[in-house]
Amino acid sequence: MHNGATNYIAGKWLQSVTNETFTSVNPADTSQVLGLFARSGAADVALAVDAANAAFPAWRATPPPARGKIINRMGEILVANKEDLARQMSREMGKVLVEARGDVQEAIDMAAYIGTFGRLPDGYTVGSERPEVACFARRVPVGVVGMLTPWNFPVAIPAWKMFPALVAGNTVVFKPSEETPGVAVAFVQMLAQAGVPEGVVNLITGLGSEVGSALVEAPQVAVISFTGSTNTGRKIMERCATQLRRVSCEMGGKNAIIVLDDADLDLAVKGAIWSAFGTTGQRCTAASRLIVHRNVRQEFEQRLLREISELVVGSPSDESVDVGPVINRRQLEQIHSYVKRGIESGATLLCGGTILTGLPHANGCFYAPTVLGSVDNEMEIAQAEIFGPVTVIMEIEDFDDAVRIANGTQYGLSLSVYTRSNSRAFKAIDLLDAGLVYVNLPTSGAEIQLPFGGTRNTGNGHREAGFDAADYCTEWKSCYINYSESSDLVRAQIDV
Ligand code: UN1
Repeated sequence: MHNGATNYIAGKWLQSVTNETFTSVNPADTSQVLGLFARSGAADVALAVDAANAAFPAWRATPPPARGKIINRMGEILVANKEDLARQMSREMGKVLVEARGDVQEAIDMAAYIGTFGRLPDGYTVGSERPEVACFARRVPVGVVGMLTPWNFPVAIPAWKMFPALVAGNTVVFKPSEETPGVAVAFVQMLAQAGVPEGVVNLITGLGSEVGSALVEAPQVAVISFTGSTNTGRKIMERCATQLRRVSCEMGGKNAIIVLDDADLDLAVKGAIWSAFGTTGQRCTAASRLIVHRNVRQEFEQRLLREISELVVGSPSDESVDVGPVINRRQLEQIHSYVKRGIESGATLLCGGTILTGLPHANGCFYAPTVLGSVDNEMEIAQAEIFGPVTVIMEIEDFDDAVRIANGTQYGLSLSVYTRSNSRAFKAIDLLDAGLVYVNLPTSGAEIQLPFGGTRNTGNGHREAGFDAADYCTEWKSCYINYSESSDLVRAQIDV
């Protein structure tokens, strides 16, 4: 069992070598300390990587259906613990309960889906150009996978990364965000209960600058999988490049909803509210830009503001609350400074724009749902990933204008268009430069059976989830077998 401020290494909960700790607090009431966790260092990472490396040969040799079965069992354990884990998550990172349940559900779906991959084809056979030569190609695991995960989906994202890696035969060193160590400990306890053998998954808690950094540098790590900001991702990629280490990065977004003049405005408003303020805007898929045709802009804006005025901001454990806190005070200040600079640069504050300080918000990190109008694409507020309950309205003239503005940031994660026209919908699918494109749906709401990830500075070409979820942590091995019993050398491309 987890016992105080410990890491999970080779199947045991161990005190960190550093013997230092850090606390996890409730963002809805920062006076509430939820737990004490190991503030680990490079020596702890080295132990975990050694353990993962030592466990790799036996795990790779375990039949894939047996590995898949463990992941399916993990899914069952998540089902049994869904409510408790959701409540713990809600306390630790502030997501409202209904969304916290969704986060756990995403991991349950992933377990059910990926568990079956243990019995699916792991490659293909093809004919050889040489007689009596058999050819097949199959995926093989790369070894130790180092995982750096964010706090905003503290169960779903580790599941996206871990389940495919494990079913494919890799071992794992898991470094969760310092904001959500408690949920990570619970997740790893469940993996152990599901039957993941000792050393196959190892957990190291601590700070990104200490543990994350050491993991990126650890010699025996075969691939790093990171989800977080584009700035951090860039640094990780640079350091992986110098070591010729594989790396999969899932980074920032500046997602947009386009509302054309033939859109169902009620549906578009609901989609905008969910995308902009769901998870308090702290999703990489959050819509922080609403690009609205000038013919419907006023009407859309009025309906949107009316709906926002009904949103209840407060403690995420209260079922009547729509919008919970943001993750911490630093983030709260940062969100507010983006909004202030937006107003200074000429945007109009349509609602919100304040840190909520009175009761019941006094002890937490609460920001009022905020909309800025009269925004043009060059403003910082239209370009930077804010990661808070803030969105902007940008008025456009026509379809081409909408596409140009939607594509006009460094990011390419999730773009959505609301229209009743098939022609515009399919043209938008062709022209929008993003890994996820939605028609008449919000920018949030990706399902695990499709690839998840973004273009341009959102990613580095990898995708999570979907049929190829193990791409990032497997290699192709192409095999050729001569069964001819002839002593003749038959050269490919030459003797055939
Ligand atoms: C993230 O915000 O990091 O589509 C992941 C969605 C979720 C996943 C979000 N299914 O918003």
